Amino acid sequence: MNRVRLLVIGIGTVFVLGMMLWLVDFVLRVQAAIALVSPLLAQVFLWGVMALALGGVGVGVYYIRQFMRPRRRRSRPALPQGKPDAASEALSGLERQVAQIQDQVAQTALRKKLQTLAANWHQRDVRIVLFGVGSVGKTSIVNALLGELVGKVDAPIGTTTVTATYPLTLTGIDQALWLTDTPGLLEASQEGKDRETQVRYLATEADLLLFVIDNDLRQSEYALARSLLDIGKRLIIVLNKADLYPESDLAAILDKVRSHFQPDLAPEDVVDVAANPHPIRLTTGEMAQMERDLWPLEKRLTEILRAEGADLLADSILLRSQRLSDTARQLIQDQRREAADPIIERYQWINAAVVAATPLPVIDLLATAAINAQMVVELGRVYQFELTLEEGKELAFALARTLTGLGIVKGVINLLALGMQTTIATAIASRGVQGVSAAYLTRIAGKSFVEYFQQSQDWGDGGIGEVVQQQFQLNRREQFIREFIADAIAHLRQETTIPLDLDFPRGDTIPKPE
Ligand SMILES: Nc1nc2c(ncn2[C@@H]2O[C@H](COP(=O)(O)OP(=O)(O)OP(=O)(O)O)[C@@H](O)[C@H]2O)c(=O)[nH]1
Ligand SMILES: [Mg+2]
Repeated sequence: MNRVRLLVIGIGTVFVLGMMLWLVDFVLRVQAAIALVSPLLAQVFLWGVMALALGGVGVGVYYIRQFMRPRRRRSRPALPQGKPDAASEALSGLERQVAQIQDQVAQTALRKKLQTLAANWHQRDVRIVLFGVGSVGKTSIVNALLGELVGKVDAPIGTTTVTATYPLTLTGIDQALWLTDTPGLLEASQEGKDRETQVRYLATEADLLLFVIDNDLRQSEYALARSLLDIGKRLIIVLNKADLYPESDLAAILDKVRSHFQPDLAPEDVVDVAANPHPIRLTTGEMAQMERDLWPLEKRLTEILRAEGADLLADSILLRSQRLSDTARQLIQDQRREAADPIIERYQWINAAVVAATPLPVIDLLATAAINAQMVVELGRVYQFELTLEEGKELAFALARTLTGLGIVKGVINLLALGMQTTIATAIASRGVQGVSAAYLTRIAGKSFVEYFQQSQDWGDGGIGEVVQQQFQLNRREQFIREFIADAIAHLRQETTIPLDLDFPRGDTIPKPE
């Protein structure tokens, strides 16, 4: 507690005590005065005052206790629901997103994927995929887990060439489980690379991945496992061929593997198995066959399915719908850009004609901003934002101010004068150049608004200035400017009857800037 506070409390206490003493003295005096008239009345008065004082203390204590009592926490708004609810919600969100895609082919493809996703979610089956480089023993593990020889096992890499899925039962697990064996990864051949693309896709679609290795991970294996963990895939690392290592070496390899993925993977999620131990010759010359040992994997699988079963599926559905949603969003964005372009173009030529027809020696940005307000409203509509004309006007004026403030208006006239092989002085005086400049500025404005709507009506961290600058830089390529000028002049000649003070030949043969 600081000194000032202590001082205030001290002075306060002395004051309150002083007041109380004065009050007691005052009450006693009044009582003495009453006693002169009637001792009984004096007694009643004293009791009355004491009762009042006691009542006051009681009320004081009550309120102080209320004040001191720790406040009960306000009940929070509903916590984010559990993962299963989130997964269902993600699927409905995706449904809405897919419905917005206008391209029929793209929509059908996405809808099909969405249907598979929804079916996987409703069936609640868990899809486990084995994954790893060639010859680490993936098929051997599948055979051992199923207890029958379903897949061919051989020493050379590339034994398994097609993925195969089998139903799997684990004691104590009711959920239907599917086990998928895949061809080995990182094979050098083109055929191998094509298979790998498919396997990687399968891996990202799996609910649980068994990443099989037979020694400490190579750099390429590590990168693979890491990328899967990074996207949020649930995986178990299975070190196979444990029979090949003396116990101390095996422990050292396991330690190393575990340390690579700390803290993103629990140590229990790295297990060692011997799916298909080879017979070994003992020092006595006798051959010995080690027992196959799948127990650590079966145990971990059972634990994970029991503890995380529902969440595991929900996580996987969330991840997969996220990926689908990214694709859908990209498609919708492309579609919206395509719809926005003709709007911008239309306003480009309107502004060009208006400015070229205005007998002012400067580009009337205020006039163009008034026209652009309507463009903003139309662009907003493409992005499903309903803006009033007033809001459109505000945005258009803010942008016009930014264009002037950043010197872009001047920059554009310079750029176009250069492109039209004329001097700045002539350019500024020329209505034609002014018209073309207005069109060009409208384009930058329109493209900037598209960015703004695309980011849900936000100019981003760098603000409106950065977006506008960026659009100016993006639209200043020489080839583009030449084509733009040709296009603009053709439009102006078509749409206005006013003299444009332009000596350029008709058509699109604009001289190349030096
Ligand atoms: N010593 C030993 N060898 C094993 C073990 N498991 C598998 N192998 C051998 O490793 C070789 C490759 O086994 P596969 O099961 O075909 O390996 P894979 O990962 O399916 O290989 P690809 O299909 O080519 O990608 C075979 O010779 C197996 O006998 C094991 O636990 N111990
Ligand atoms: Mg195989």
